[in-house]
Amino acid sequence: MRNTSRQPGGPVGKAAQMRRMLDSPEMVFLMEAHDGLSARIAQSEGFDALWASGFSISTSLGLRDSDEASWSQLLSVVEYMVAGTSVPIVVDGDTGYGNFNTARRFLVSAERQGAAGVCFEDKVFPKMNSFVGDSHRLADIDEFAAKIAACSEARNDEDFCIIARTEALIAGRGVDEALKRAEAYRKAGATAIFVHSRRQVADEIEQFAAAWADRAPLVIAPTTYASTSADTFRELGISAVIWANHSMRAAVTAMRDVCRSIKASESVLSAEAKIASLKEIFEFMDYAEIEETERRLLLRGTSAADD
Ligand code: SPV
Ligand code: MG
Repeated sequence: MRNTSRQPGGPVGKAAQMRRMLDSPEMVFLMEAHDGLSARIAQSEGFDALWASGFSISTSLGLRDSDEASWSQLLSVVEYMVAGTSVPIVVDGDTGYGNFNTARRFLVSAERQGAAGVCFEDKVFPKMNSFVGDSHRLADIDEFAAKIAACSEARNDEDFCIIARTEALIAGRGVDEALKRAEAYRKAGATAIFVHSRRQVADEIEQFAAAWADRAPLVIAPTTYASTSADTFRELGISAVIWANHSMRAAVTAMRDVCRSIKASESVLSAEAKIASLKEIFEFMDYAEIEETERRLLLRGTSAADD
């Protein structure tokens, strides 16, 4: 059965929403999330789409971003993110965990779980986080293009987004190699191209975007070139910006601070002013709904018995 997004007049599914955002001339921001709570917070703060970051999910599991978490472990986290939100979620599928077959198995599972798209990068399994070390081995270009083609065939809904990410710049292979790869992946059926750079300035991204000339939507993650403005990205014709790991990193700082403060003072009093109150959490998670529903259903039960 195909996604509701394809039914004329029916509700627009999350895959179609994500695809429209990628295709639209307006730039969209995907906020990183790594569990149900961070996903809910990002949505409630107004983000229209989320990035289920492999780096952040791995870190929150106490694992390293080098495929230490299995793909089913990653998707088990995504399940909570999908369940707790209504905005589209793009899942970071790393290299696709092997060949075309494991990649399409991952894609089909992510789609079934309610994600709006997946992203695969052209490195070899097991990958290493793009900011760590210099040994980033690129996949064979034809093999990766075949992986994208296999995923394109395997999805149930043709709006389900397949974001092909080239790591050519991360591997130090230059803008021409990145362009060659991006074009091969576009032809293989990628919905959008994610071009990743770890330079402190956006020069490579600027060169890439100018030469790419809008052949397909472009996605970036300005983690290291953070001082470049969103308006500059708009001028470059970027479709989507991923804020890739910032909630996870904020959580690390906040958790470390509160542990230090409680350890040093042997009291939780000093921490209180800096942390969410219990009331805030109960409100955010809508605990009142449980009581309201219980009351409503119990009342209905009583009146039914009286009839
Ligand atoms: C992630 O968030 O897991 C990414 C983006 O792949 S990055 O860490 O910037 O490589
Ligand atoms: Mg990743």
